[in-house]
Amino acid sequence: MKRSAALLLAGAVAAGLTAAVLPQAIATAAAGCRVDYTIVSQWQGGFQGDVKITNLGDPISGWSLGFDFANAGQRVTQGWNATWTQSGTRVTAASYGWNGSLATNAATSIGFTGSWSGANPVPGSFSLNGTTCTGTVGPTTGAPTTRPPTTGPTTPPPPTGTTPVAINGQLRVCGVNLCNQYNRPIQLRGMSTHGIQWFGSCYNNASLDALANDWKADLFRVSMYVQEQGYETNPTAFTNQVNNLVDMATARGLYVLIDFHILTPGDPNINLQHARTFFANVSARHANKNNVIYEIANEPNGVSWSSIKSYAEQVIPVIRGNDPDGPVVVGTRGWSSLGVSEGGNENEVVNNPVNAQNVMYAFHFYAASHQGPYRDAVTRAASRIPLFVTEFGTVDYTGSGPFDQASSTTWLNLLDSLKISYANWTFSDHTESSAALLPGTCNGGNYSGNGVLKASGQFIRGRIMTPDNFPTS
Ligand code: IDC
Repeated sequence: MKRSAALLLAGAVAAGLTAAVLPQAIATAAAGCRVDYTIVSQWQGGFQGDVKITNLGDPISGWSLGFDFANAGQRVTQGWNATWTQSGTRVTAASYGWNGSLATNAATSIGFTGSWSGANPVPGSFSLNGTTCTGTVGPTTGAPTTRPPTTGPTTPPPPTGTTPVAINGQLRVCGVNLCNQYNRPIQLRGMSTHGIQWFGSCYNNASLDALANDWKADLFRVSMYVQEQGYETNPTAFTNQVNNLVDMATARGLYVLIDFHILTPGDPNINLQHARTFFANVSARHANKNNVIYEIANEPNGVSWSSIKSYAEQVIPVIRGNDPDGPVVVGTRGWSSLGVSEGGNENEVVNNPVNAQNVMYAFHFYAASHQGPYRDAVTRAASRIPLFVTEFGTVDYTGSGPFDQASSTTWLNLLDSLKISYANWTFSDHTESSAALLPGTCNGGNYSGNGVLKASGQFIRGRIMTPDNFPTS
């Protein structure tokens, strides 16, 4: 399309834009999606974009695609195969009746011509029925000119190593899942430390070797309490301790969750300055690694979701400033119960997600205490938002009491079926029943085999060591 034609159309379409309506039947939210956005041609003041939408989730019977332009000087002037609207930088394309139904893995293409000024028209924040999409954007840079269509994304070569990180590479959130470098959903299974201010001696070369080689874990969560003799007492020393543990996990090809373990007080905003300082340091230190996941608030409690969201939106930019591609996990209301433990449910997050990309939401449970209603919330939420079980216990919520094998089994079967990643509390030799190791283990040099484990530890090791079967194409 020539520039003059696009401009002629702009006025007519602008009237239509305000009156546009969403399709009648957005029956279900997409549970995963991919958008491939191509600038077919670009000229002074105008461009043409093609958008291929692939539904990676359950079948849908109507869709609404959203994305953001880089600035409000970029406008859709004429679109096809969808009802296009724009408000500020946000563009929405709603399906017609004839192209609204998308089976799982089905794709459809839509397109438009647009006007632009100031910056190149680089779009972002793609979502389908509210679910964040992965995808590609290209080409978008260079002097205004006519450009050929792009081809698809390049697929990474097959892995050469055998560790979880060697196989999966840099992770990213795709729809409601955590995806590997081949854009395939994966589940990470691993262990959480106890508070590193108390059990630091449990984390050494021998114990990390056991976790990687004997347990065949994928994930190591480093729990740095902020209060209770934690970070606030010596920020430099705790930051160094976390950095060392990240390096040790990295050397073994494990993914690492850096857990900013707020608990009491429950409002993360009280620790906001500590969080910004801490995450500025660790995200700079590990920016070039591909195995780091940032968990910015362990268990908010007694605080609204909107306050947690506000905290997240102040901490995430600090991380992104150094490490743009590291996934971030945000704690949820009621001790990371998606609000359930404080009388709420997942809708507060579904309807008001954190305004950032590559974000997941934490869910925690203690199997003897949290059952039916908690599983129901996870089951419902799993098709709407990306979940990560960054902490769970096989016992009651105090970290003690009998090991509940039946409930733990039901929970882990559910997480496996949904490909939700998890870390068990704790890889330590505390006397409490949730601690995997027998008391005194950390005084010796052997951390392998069932002989050093309590009942819960034996059960969890048996679950974690089964083959991952990570997809590699
Ligand atoms: C518990 C530890 C316990 C320690 C206590 C201190 O198991 O040894 O004395 O913290 O606060 C959580 C928290 C986690 C708790 C755990 C068990 O994230 O810090 O650890 N739990 O109570 N949420 C639910 C349970």
